[in-house]
Amino acid sequence: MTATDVFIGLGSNQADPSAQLAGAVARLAALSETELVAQSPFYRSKPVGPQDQPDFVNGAAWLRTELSALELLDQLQAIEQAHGRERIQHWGPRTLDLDLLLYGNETIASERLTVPHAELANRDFVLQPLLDLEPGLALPDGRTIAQLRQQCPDNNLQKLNPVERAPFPPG
Ligand code: ROI
Repeated sequence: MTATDVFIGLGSNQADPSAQLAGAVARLAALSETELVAQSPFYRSKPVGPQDQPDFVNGAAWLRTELSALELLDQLQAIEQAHGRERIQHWGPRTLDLDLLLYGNETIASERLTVPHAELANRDFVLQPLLDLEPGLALPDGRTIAQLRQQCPDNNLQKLNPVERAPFPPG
C-alpha cells in the first residue's frame, strides 16, 4: 500500500499547552504504519470563539501514513482521550485538539470527517504552521495555503521560542 502525506492541526489551552502539543507529536510519531515527516513551530493565539478562556498554543504535524483517513481519525481521537480531553462546552477550553486538516489530495465529506477541515481557510493559527511546514502546499481544489493565509483575518499569532516547550514523556 502506498503512503499518504497528511497534515494534522494541534491545539491546546489547558494544562501546559506546549507540553500537550509536544506529547501529542511524540504519540503521532509512534503511530503504526506512520512516519513523522516534520513538525511546525508552535504559536500562541487568541481564542476564536468565547473570549473568556486562556490563549491557545497551536501547531501542525506532517505525517506520512498507510492508515486510511478513518483509521487515522480513530488514532487522533484516542490520543485526545489519552490527554484527558473532555468535550464540555462548544468552542470552549480544551486540553488537546487534533484535527485532520489534509489527507493527501483527497476531499472527504462523511458523517465523521470533513477533509479539508471546514475552518482551515479562516484560521491563521492553522494556515501559518502549514505554511511553515510546506510553503508550496495547496488544497485539492488548487487554492494554495499561501493565498489563503494572505486573505485570512489576523489573530495576533506569536511564534513561541522552542525553549518554551517543555519535553513531555510519551506513554
Ligand atoms: N482558538 C484558537 N486560537 N486556537 C484553537 O485551536 C481553537 N480551537 C477551538 C476554538 C475553541 C474554536 N478556538 C480556538 O476549538
